[in-house]
Amino acid sequence: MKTIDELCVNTIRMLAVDMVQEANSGHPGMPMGAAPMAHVLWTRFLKHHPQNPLWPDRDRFVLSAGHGSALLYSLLHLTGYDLPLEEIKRFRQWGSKTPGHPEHNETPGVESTTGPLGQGFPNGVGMAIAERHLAARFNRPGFEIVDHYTYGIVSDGDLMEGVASEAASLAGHLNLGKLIYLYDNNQITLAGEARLTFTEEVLKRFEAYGWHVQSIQDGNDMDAISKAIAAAQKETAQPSLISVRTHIGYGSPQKQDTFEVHGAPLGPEEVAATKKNLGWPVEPKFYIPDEAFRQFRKALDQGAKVEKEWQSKRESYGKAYPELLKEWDRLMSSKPPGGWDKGIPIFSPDPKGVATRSAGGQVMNAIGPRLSCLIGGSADLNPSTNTALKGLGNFQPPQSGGQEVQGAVPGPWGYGGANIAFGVREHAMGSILNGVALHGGLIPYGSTFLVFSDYMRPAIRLASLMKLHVIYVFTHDSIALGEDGPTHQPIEHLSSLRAIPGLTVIRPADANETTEAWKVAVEHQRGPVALIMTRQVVPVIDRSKYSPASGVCKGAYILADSGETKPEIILIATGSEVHPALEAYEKARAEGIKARVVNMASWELFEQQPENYRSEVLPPQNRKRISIEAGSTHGWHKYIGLDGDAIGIDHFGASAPGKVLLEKFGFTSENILNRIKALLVRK
Ligand SMILES: Cc1ncc(C[n+]2csc(CCOP(=O)(O)OP(=O)(O)O)c2C)c(N)n1
Repeated sequence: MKTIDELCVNTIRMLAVDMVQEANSGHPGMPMGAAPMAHVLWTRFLKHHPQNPLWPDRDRFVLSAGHGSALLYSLLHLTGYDLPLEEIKRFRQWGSKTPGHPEHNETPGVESTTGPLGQGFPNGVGMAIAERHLAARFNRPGFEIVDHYTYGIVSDGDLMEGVASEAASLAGHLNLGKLIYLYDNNQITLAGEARLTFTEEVLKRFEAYGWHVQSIQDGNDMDAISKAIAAAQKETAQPSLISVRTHIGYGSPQKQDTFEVHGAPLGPEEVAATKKNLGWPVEPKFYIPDEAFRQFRKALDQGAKVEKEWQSKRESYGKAYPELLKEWDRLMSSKPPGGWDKGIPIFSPDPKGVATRSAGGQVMNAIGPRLSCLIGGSADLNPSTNTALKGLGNFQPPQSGGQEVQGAVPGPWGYGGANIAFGVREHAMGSILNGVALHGGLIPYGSTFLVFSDYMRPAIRLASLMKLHVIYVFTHDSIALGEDGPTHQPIEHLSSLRAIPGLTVIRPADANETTEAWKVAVEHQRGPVALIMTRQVVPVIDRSKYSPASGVCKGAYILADSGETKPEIILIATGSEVHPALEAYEKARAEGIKARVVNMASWELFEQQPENYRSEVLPPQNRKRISIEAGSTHGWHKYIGLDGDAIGIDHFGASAPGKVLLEKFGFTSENILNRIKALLVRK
C-alpha cells in the first residue's frame, strides 16, 4: 500500500518519464531519482503561490541541475502554476512553455535559466544576498516584510564546476544561513560514474567553506529529508548543503544507476517496465491520479493564505513606516526615482584629462545614494576599478569584523551595506549578480579588468539570455594599461563581448561620456550593460568645439565634421582612440581634407536607431572609412565595408609603458593621418 506521498512522488517521476519519451529527447534519470526530495521541499516547505509566481516574499527555488527540467515542469504543473498539461505534453517543442532547459521569462515559476552546470548555484547565492540586504534595510521589529529562503537542487556536475566552489566559499564567508541546497548525490554523471572523476569528500569541502552539512543515505526517505530541511532552517548562521544519496533513473529495472538514463529516453519497453515496477498503469500516458492531483493542488490555498498574510503585514508596515514602504515599492518596481541623476557630475574641458575609470567612480558615488538600489563591487580590484560606493557600507555578516579591516569601504558594516567584496572570484561574481537581479529590487554591478571578463563570460551570456539588468564595469580596457603586459591587455574582448546577443557594450571617450554611459546603464532595463573604461587619463573633450556628450545614448554620433559638403573620409573611433582620431581630423582639416569623426561608443545602441539617423551618421555612399580602436579589428568591417581600413591590434600586446605601446602599435594622430592619405588615394 503506497502512501499519498509515495503516490505523489511517482506521479512526478512518471510525468517526467512520459515527457521525455514523448519528446524522444531529454533527461529522465535525474527527476526519477530526485523526485522525493523535490516533493518534500515543494509540498512541506516552499513558500510560494502558484497563482502569483512573482509575489516578492516567496521563497526562491533554483534547479541548478537544469537538465532535470522535466522535474521542475512537473512540479509547476502539479502545484497549479499556469502550465497546463498540454504544455507538459509539448516538452521541448517549438513555441512550448517547456523548453529543454528551464528558461526564466518563458515559464511561470522558473526563477532562473539553468543548464550550464554550476550557474544555478551562484544564482541562488545572489538571491540570498539580495534577501539579506533588503531585509536589513527594510525590516523593522514586528514587521519582517523581507523574510524568505532560497532553495536549490544541485547535482554532481554542479558541484564539480569551479564557479560553484567560488560561490560556496563566498556564501560561507557571508553566513548566508537562509540558503539551503539539496545535493542530488546519485554518483552518476553524463559520461559515467562519478567515481571516474569525483572522489573527494564533498561534505568535508563544504564544511571547510563554512557550510552546515547533513547527509541522508536513502533518497526515498522523505521523513529524513524533511527533518534535514527543518534542521537547515534552524541553522541561521551558515548556508546548508544536504547530501541526499539518490539513484538516477530510480525504478527502471534495466537503467537505474546507469549513465544511459541521464540524458536519453528510456524507450517504450523500459517505460512500460518501469511503470509496472513502480505499480503504475502503463496507459494512459501523462497519468495523474486524482488523489495526487488534489494533494499537489493544496499549494493553491496554502499559497494564497501565506501571500495574504504577507499582504496584510505589508499594509500594517505601510501604516507604521509609510516612507519605507514607498521606497520598498519603488525598488520592487525596478524604476529609478524621479530626478535620480540630479547632481551627476559634469566635467570641464581639460586637455590633461581624467581616466574614465575614475570619472566612473565619481559618477557612481554621485548617483548611488539617490538611486539606493545599486549594489555590487569588484573581484578584489576596488582600488583599480574605482567602483566602491563610499559611505554606503560593506555587505558583510554583521558580527564579523568592522571598519578596521583594510579595504573596507567607509560606512556601516552589515547586510545593509551596498558594497560586496567578491574576492578574486570573477566567475561567481558574474553569476551572483544574475541572482541578485533575478531576486528583484536591486541593480547589481560588478567590476574587474576587461581582460578578465573572459572569466565571467558564461554568466554574462546568461544575463543577456535572461535580459537581466546587470551592469559590468570593465576597466583597463586596452594595451594602454601598459607595463602589466600582454596577459593583462585585452585584445579580442570588445569584439567578443559585442558578439553576445543582448549585451550592450559602451566605451565612452571621456569623463562626460562616462556620465552619459552611466545614465544609459541605469535606465536600460532590457539586458545587461558593459561599461568599458580606461586605466589611463584621457582629455575631457571641449564640447563648445565638438558635439555634446549626450550623443552617446544613440550609440554613435558625429563628434566633428568639416563643413557642409559631404566628408571625403569618415573616422570611426571608440573610447580612448577618439582622441587621436580628433587630432588626426584637425591635422587633415588643416591640409584641406574633409573629414568626419564618428564616435561609436556603442554598436548595440547605434543599431537600435532609426535608419535615417544611421545613414546620416554613416552615409551609405561614403565608402572611405577608417575604424580606430585599440583592440581586435574583428567585426569592424561591418561599418567600414570592403573599401575601408581598420586600425586596431590583431596580436597580443607587450610589456612597456602605455604611451610607448600606443605609439608602437599605431594609435597616434600621425599614423591615422598617413592612413587617411593612403585610403584617399586608394582606387
Ligand atoms: C557547463 C556544462 N558542461 C557540460 C554540460 C553537459 N552536461 C549536462 S548534464 C552533465 C553531467 C551530469 O551529471 P550530474 O550533474 O551529476 O547530473 P545527473 O547525471 O545526476 O543527472 C553534463 C556534463 C552542461 N550542461 N554544462
